[in-house]
Amino acid sequence: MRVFVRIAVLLSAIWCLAGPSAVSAHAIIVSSAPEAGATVSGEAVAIRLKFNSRIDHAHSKLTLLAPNGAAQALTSAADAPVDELKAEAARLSSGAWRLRWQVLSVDGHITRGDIPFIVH
Ligand SMILES: [Cu+2]
Repeated sequence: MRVFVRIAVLLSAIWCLAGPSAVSAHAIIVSSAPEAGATVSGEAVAIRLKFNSRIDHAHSKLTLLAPNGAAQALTSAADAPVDELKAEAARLSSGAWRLRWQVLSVDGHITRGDIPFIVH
């Protein structure tokens, strides 16, 4: 069963690369909080990433990178919509932070990126 799932994922990834609608099939961000380049208060930061397609929450991750480079894994809320990652961060120190995301979309393709933001 596991092998079958792996093959199915692999085939869909290949399909994704070869298919005519490959670009639209990947999970890309359509909106984010914080927005890239935004300045926020570190007291409570509501993190919300909305994608253009369904994502596999179990195989997607969020990492917060502190101004000093320290990485902290965030857990996405279980009640997040099928096309969103949601998390909370609080009491962040002042400086330049990055929110690093990696998601597995339902077509089996992994996408990732960084969202830089400032805490003041
Ligand atoms: Cu894809």
